Amino acid sequence: MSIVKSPLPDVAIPEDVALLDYLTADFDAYGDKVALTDGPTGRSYTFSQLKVLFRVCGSALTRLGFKQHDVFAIYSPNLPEFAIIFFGVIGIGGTVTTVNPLYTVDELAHQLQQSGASYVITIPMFADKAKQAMVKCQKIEDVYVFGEAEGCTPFSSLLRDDGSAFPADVQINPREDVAVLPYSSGTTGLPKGVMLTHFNIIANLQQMRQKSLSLDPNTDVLIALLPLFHIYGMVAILAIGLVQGAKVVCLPKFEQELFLKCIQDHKVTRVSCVPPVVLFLAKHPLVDKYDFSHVKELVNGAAPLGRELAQAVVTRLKYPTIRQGFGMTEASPVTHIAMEGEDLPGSVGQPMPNTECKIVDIQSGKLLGEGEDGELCVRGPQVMKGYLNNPEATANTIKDGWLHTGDIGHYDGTGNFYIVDRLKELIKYKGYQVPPAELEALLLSHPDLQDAAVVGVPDPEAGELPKAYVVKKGDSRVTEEQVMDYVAGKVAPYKKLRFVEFTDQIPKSASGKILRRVLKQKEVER
Ligand code: AYL
Repeated sequence: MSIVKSPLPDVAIPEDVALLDYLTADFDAYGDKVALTDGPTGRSYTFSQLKVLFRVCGSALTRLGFKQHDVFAIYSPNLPEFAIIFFGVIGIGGTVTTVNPLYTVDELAHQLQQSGASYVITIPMFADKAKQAMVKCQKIEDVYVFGEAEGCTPFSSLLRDDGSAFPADVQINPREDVAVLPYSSGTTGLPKGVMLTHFNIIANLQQMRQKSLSLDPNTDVLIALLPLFHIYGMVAILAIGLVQGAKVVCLPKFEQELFLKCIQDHKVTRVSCVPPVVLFLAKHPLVDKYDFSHVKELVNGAAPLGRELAQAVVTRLKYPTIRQGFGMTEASPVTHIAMEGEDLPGSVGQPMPNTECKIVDIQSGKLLGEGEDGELCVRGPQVMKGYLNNPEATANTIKDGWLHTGDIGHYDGTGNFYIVDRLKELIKYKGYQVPPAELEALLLSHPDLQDAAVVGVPDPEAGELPKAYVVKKGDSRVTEEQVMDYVAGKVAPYKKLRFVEFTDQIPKSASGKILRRVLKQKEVER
C-alpha cells in the first residue's frame, strides 16, 4: 500500500519562465522549417514566421487595450492561425479560454460571460453565432474572424502591426498567472473554467518530453485532427509538437479521405487518437488505399480503448502497439502514458515523471494497494491552480494537493495503471465531455417535466450516449421525441440526448443526490 511514482527520474521544471518564452526557445534553430500547415489548403507558417507573428499579434492586442490577465476567447475549429492568436494572447500575459466551435449561441454566451472574456475570435461560418452571443455579454468588445464576415473585424488586421507595442515590461508570474482556461465539468456539476498556469503547461510539456513523447525536429510530423479547443489537441498535439520543432498539420474537421491523405502526403509520424478515430483506422476500407509507412506510433487518450479494438488496429496497420495515455483537463492534461513499445493491453501506463499517484477506497478514502480498485488520485506540477471563481468545487477536487480524478482503477506490480470505471457523473461521447448536470438543468426547464436524470449508456462507436430518465408533470402528454428535440434545440450536437425514458421517480439518496449507479445498473441488466 503506497504512493506510486514514475520509474523515471524527476525532470527539472523551470519556475520563472513564461509559456511563450519556453515554447519558442528553440524556434530560431528550427528557422525556416514548416511549423504549421492547414491540411485542406496547404497554407503554412515556418517557425521563424511564427515567432514574429506571436509578437505582432501580442503587440496589436496591446494597442487595442488588451492587457495582462484579460481573457480572449477562441471559438474556432483547427487552423494554423488558431495558434497565432493563442500564443499571441498568452505572450502578453493574457488568458485564452477555448470554446467548442459547435456550441450554440447560449452555450457560447455562457462561457464568455463566466470566463469574463473581452474578445472572441471565430470563423466566418460561426460569425453569426458569435455576434449573437456578444449581444448577451456586456464585456465583449469585439468579434474577430479568421477571414471576413460582416460585422466582425478581420484577424488579418492584427497582423498588420509592426510588433513594437509588444509589452517589454509585462511581469508574468508563471506559478500564478493563468495561461489557458479550458472548461471541464470535473467530477460533478456544470462546466467550470480550469485555471492552468504557465507553469502547469510547461510542467506537462517537460514531463512529456522526458516520458518518451519526445520528437525529432528533422523528421517528426503530427496531425491535429483532435480539436485544439480541447486540452488534448491544445497541449498534447499543438504545443508538444511546436516546442520540439515538429510540423503540425491542422484539420478543421474530420473528413475521412483528407485525414488519410494528409497522413500520407505530410509523412505524419505520430497519430494522436480518441477511440472513434482508432475504430475508423481499424475498420474502414479506405484506410488500405493510403500509405502509412511513416507513422511510427499511434496514441490513444481521452476515453477508454477496448482491448479488442486496440488489437484490431495494430493488426491491421502492422504496428507493435498503440500507446495509451490518461489525463484530465485539470492536469494539463497528461498524468499517465504507456512506454514506447510496451505491450500491456488495457493499461494507461505508468505515471509521468514528477507525478505521484494513489488509489483510495471510494467510501473510506483509505489508501489501497496493488490490484485493488479505487479512486485514482494524482499529485504533480501539472495539476491546475483551481476552478475559476469556484473555491468550493476546487476544494472538493483537490485535497492536500491530490487531484481526485473521479475515475476508478488499479495498478499492477510494475506500477502500470488500469482505468476500469468512472465514479464521476461525466459522460464521454467520442472523447467529448457531456456533463449530465447541464442536460438535467435543461430538462427541468421544460414545462411538462418534473424531474430528470441523465446517464451514459455504453455504445460501441461513441463510447457512451446520453440517456435521460424523466418524470412527467401530472397529465402531460409530452412524447420522448419532443423531449429529445427540446434538448437538441439548445445544445451542441454531441450533447444531444439519444434516448429518453419516462419513469415515475428518479432514484435519489437521502440527501437528494441522484443515484446514477442505480440507473446505469438498470441499463446493464437489460
Ligand atoms: P478530459 N482511458 C479511460 N478514460 C480516460 C482516458 C483513458 N485513456 N483518458 C481520459 N479518460 C477519461 O478532461 C477519464 O474519465 O480530458 C478522465 O477523467 O476531457 C476524463 O476522460 C478526462 O476528460 C493524452 C491522454 C489527453 C489523455 C488526455 C486526456 C484529455 C481528456 C492526452 O495523451
